[in-house]
Amino acid sequence: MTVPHVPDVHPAWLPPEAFRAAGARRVLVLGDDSAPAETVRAEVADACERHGGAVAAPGEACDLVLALSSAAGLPAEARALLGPEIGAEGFVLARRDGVTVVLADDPAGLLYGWFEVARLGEAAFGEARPARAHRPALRRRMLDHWDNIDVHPVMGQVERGYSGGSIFWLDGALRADLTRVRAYGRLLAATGVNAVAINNVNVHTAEAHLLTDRLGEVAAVAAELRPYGIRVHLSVNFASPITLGGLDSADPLDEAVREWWTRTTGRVYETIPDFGGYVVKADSEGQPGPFAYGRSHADGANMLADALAPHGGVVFWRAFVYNHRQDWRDRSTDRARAAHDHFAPLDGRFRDNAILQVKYGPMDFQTREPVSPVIAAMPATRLAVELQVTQEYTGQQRHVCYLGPMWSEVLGFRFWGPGERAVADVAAGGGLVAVSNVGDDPYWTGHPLAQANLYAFGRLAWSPELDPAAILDEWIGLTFPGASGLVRDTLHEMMDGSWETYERYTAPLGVGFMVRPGHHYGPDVDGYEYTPWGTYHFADRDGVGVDRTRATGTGYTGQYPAPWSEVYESLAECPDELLLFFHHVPYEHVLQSGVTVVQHIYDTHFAGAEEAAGIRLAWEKLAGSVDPALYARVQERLDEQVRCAEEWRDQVNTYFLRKSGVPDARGRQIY
Ligand code: BDP
Repeated sequence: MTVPHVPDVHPAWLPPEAFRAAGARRVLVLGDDSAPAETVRAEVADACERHGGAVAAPGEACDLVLALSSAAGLPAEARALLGPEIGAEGFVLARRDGVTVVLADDPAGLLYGWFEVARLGEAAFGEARPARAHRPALRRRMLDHWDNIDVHPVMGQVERGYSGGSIFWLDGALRADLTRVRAYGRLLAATGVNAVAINNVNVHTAEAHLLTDRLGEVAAVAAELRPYGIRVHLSVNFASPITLGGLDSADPLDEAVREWWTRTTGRVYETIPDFGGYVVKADSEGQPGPFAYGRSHADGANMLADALAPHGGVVFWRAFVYNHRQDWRDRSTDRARAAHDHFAPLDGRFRDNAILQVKYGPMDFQTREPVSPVIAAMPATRLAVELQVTQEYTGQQRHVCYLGPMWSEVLGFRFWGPGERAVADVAAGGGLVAVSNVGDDPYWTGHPLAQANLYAFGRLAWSPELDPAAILDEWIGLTFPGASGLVRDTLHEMMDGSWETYERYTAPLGVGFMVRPGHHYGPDVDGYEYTPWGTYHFADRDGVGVDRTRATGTGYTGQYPAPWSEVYESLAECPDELLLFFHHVPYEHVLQSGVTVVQHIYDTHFAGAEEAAGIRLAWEKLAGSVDPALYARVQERLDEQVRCAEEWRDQVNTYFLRKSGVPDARGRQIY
C-alpha cells in the first residue's frame, strides 16, 4: 500500500504540508492487518519520510500514538484512555505528558483519527488536551456519482457534472490507472465519507451491466477505495431481471424475479465481500419501477433489501418520485406534494436494511426550499437525506457558491419546534448522501473553490453541528497551507456569504427554477412555466408565487407537523425567504422585512450582481499570492459569474417590472 499522490492533479485539502506537524514527529501505530490500519501505517510512513519524523517501534519513545484499543502493548498514555466503548468509526483524542494519543475500537476510527491530527496540525502537539471522543453523527456518509461509462449525447459523461469526465471510466472502459480513484478515496476519508455509489441513478444500458458481466470493474474500484474505509455501491436498474436476466417481468412479488436478484446479489458479494449495496431510482423521470406491476415502492425496495440482507448490504431507495408529465393548466396538482403522497403511507413497511433517500427539499435541489416533509413523516423508516454537492442549480461550478450554510440549516431544521429533534437526528441511523461534484478535471471540481463544498459535505455528515464558517476556515487552512492572513481572510470573505449572494441574483423568495430548460444554467424566467415538469412560479399581472396553503391552495402546508404547518400556512408568519414557495401574493405585498415583494426583487437583484462583482474584486487582490494557474482558473470563472449574475439581474428585474408595472422605488435602470 502506498499513499496516492497524483502528478498534475491538485492535492485539494491534502497537500503534503497538511501532514507537516505529524510527519515531523515520532509516531507509533498499533493496528491490525485490516486495510484501513495498513493505510494508517502507510500514511504515517509517507508523512514521516517527507517531514523528517520517524515511525516508532513499540516500547520506543514517541510523540504520537495511533492505536486500536484491542492492540497488545499499548503505551501507558494510551492505556489511560481505555474505558467506555468508543464505537464504530469513532476515536478518542487526547494529549498528555507530551504525547498525543488517538485510540479507536476499529481501524476505520484509527484512520479518521489520523486525519483529525492532520487537521489540527501543530495544535495537536501543543498544550495538553483532555480526552475527547469523536463519533460520526450519521451512520452512512455517502457520495453518489452520476457517472456514465459512455458519453451521453446531451448530458456528457457525468450527468450534471461540471468537472470533466468520469474518474472511473474513459472511452467506454474502466480506466487502466485508478490511482486517482484511490486519491479521491483518501480525500473523502479525510472528511469522514464512508460510502460511494459509482454510477448514475439513471442507469443506461452499459452501466446496467456493472451488476453482472462488468462486475469486475466495480471490484477494481472497490479495491482502490477499501484502504480508505469506503464501501462501494451500485445504482441498479429495476428492470434488470428483464434486460439482463432474460425474464419477462421485474415484478417484485414474482418468485423468479426475487430468485434472480438473490442469485445476482450473491455473485456480487462473492466478488466484493464488503460491497455496500444498491441505489435505486424507480418510477421517476422515466426509470422503470414497481408501479408497472401494481406494486408499491415498499414491495420494490424490500425485494432488493431481502436479496442484500444475508450479506449485510443495504438498498438506498430514492423518494424522488413524481409525475413529470403533468398538465400545467391543472392547478390542483403540485409536484411538491408528490414524495410525501407516495411514501408517507408506506411508513413502517420497509425492511430495516432499506433506506429511503429523500432530497432535502420537496422539489429538486433548488437554491432555497423548505425541508422535505417526508423526513418528518416516516418515524418507522430508516431515512437518508440527499444533498447536491454538484452545483446543478447553484451555479454549475462556474459560480462561487459555498453551500455549507445551506446544508447546516437543513440538518439543523427542527420540524417539531425548538428543543425537538433536528433533521440530522432523524437521519442518524440512515445517513447523509450527496451527488458528487468531481470529475477528471485537474482541480477535481472545475472551479477550485467548489472543492470546499465536497469538504464541507463530509464534515457536516460527520458532525452536523459544526459551524459552516469554521469548516470553511478549516478548508482554507488545509488547502492553502502557509497562506497569509490576507489570502485566508479574502477567501473567507468571498465564500462565506456566497450562497446568499447567489440566491439574491437568481429566483426570488424561494420560488425556484426560472432556469434555462434542459441544462439549467442561466436565467429563463418562464423557461419551465408552461411545461409538464411541475415547476411553476405563476407570475401574472397581479402577483407571483405558488399557493400551497390548505385554505386556498394545494394543501402542501398540511404535510408538515405543527408548528411549521401553521407557520407556512400563515401569510404573516411564513419566512420571507420561502414566501413565494408557499403563497401567491400581489406584487405590493409587504414582506416581514418591510419592503414589498417587487421592491425586494429589484433590491436583491441589484445587490446580488453587485456582490458578485465584489467577489471578483476581492479575488483580484490575491494576484501573485496564490498559485498562478489556480488564480487564472478562478479568475476565468469569476468573469463568467459576474456576467451571468448581471444577466439574471436584468432578466428578472425586467420581467417583474413589465408584469407588475411597478417602478423601482430607487429609480435604477431596469430595461
Ligand atoms: C435532477 C436532475 C436530473 C437527475 C434528477 C435525479 O436534473 O439530471 O436525474 O435530479 O435526482 O435534479 O434523479
